[in-house]
Amino acid sequence: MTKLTAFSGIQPSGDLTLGNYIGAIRQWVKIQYDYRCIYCIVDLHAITMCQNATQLGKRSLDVLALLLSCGLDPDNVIIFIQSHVPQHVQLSWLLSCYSYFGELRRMTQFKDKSTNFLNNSNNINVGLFNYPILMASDILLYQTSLVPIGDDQKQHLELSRRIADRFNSLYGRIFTVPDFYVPKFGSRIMSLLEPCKKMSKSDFNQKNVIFLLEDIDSVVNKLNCSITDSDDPPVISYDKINKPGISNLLSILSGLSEVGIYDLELSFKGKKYIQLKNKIIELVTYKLKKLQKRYFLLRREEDYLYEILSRGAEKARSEADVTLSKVYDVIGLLKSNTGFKY
Ligand code: AQP
Repeated sequence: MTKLTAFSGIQPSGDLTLGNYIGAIRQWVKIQYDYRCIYCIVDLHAITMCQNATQLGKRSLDVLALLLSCGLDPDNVIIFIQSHVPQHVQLSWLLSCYSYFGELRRMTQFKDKSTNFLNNSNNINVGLFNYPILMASDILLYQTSLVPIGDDQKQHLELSRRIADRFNSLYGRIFTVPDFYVPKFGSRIMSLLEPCKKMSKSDFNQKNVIFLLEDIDSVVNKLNCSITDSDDPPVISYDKINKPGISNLLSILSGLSEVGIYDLELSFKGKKYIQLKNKIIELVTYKLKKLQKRYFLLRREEDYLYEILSRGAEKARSEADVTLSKVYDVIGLLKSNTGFKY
């Protein structure tokens, strides 16, 4: 039986975090043999925020090595760099002619990033606004059925579905309308010191974030300092409004242990916050030590990493061509008489 296609992307916009792992990469690994998986390192998305030119390319290789260290099997999944497959940008222009200013203006990530004066005050660029259309193109090019994402990307995914539906209703079934998969727990890991804010790789306050390649002593220190609350006696229960710090710690533990929140609440009944933190420290350090060991071996193998990327991009380009060609056809663009090469 042919497998359905799953697609997802990750930005090389900084060092990857525990949030990226629990919310996205963990799912990518889990589904890699059940779906035909296509994973993209979305460097063109990353430049919607200022990036250091000497770091950006290197970071794409870092991300690839990290994805492999987390357990992705490069002989089974397609992994490539977004800028190596120009069809993404081509489709993005076409779809932008089928997307509305009003719907893009409602995207909360645009509002957050364009009003986050610390990070991006001088760079509220049009790419930041158009980002969801490029994301729709990433997904729709491959006739994707499933997109595993963290909770913060849900609104963008809903927009991709709307664009696909709109296009299909005009021209017939050109795109598969994708479903998304957001994990029940751990889909939005919050900052350690400000648990009402998402854990993000570009956070100015590094104490908010656990990085996957971070020194283990520093990880332990950050987790020990993470915010809890002053309830007396301490209560370990999931309540995002009244106990955001504890809820976040439970989400982290649930994401890493794959034990549901309800069962965790039961097993930590009557226990102290330090016991919860110690359990998380045990799991996080175990996971990170293993991952980092693999990473530092793999990262040295640049020829191998480039080979994976070139194999991935070649496959992606030929699949993307099929969809793009159909789109050119139905829109009515004149093809060159030497075939569909643009
Ligand atoms: N804190 C998080 N909790 C759960 N999932 C998360 N993801 C990101 N942060 C969390 C998920 O990781 C995937 C890749 O995300 P991305 O790096 O492409 O973009 P992002 O969501 O904008 O991540 P950051 O860390 O916040 O990046 P910056 O700081 O550069 O904007 C996505 O599926 C995302 O949901």
